[in-house]
Amino acid sequence: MRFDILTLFPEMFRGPFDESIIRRGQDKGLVSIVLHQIREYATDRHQTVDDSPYGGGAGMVMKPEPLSACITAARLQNPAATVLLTTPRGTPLTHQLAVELAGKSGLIIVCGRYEGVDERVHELHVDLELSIGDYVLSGGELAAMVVVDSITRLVPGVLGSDESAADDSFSDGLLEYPQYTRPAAFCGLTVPEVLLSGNHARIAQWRRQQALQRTLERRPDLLQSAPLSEHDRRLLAELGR
Ligand code: 9D3
Repeated sequence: MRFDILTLFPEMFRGPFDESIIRRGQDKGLVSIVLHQIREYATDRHQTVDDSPYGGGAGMVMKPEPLSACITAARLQNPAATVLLTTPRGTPLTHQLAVELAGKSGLIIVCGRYEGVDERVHELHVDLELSIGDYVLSGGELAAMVVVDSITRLVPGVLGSDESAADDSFSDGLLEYPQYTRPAAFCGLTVPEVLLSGNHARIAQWRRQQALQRTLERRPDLLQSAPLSEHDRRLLAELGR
């Protein structure tokens, strides 16, 4: 997967992209990330990338010419790519959408700044507008990092077989069961006996029950769409659902 990221703040990406899973995806040659400074495509003496909105109002709007030129340049290098724009008015990112985007051969991600982007850039270039949730960020860069991270871990081969994305919460539609490691007693709190039993069937059943209980308590909305067995439904009935 090739990501081209178009931003006024490329330096924001270096730390996060140089560590952990995203670093490993790049080292394995499975993921490449190219950062583009939108300002380099401004043609005036002051390298202007924004202007005040037609019709008045507060704040500034990203000018179409430098951004459009930058997208065109990225497209030449990543010709089959889908163009995403991070914006608070976009479609909310979900695990399901990340899976779909991981199936693309390339992505160009435009990071919005200021009050937004001239609408003609949306019309000419943007395939999908993406938000990462209903809270206000200062710009699209942190959202773009979230998008890249959630997609990169779904690219085949990026994760090892011991950290398979298939085990992730949300891929089975439930929250995760509680995790424990040594020591067996810590600050007077002990590990549930079943996890020490070595009985793998009982352990799997306990974990499923815990996942269902947590989901019921914290995210009951997820139970609407989670694939549930008859046994799951019986357990939920016992929990008073
Ligand atoms: C005055 C209306 N505001 C829109 C809700 C203006 C505005 C706020 C924040 C315009 C841009 C931004 C910057 N945010 C993003 O670019 C952004 C974002 C976000 O704020 N929340 C969740 N996802 C995203 S993706 C990009």
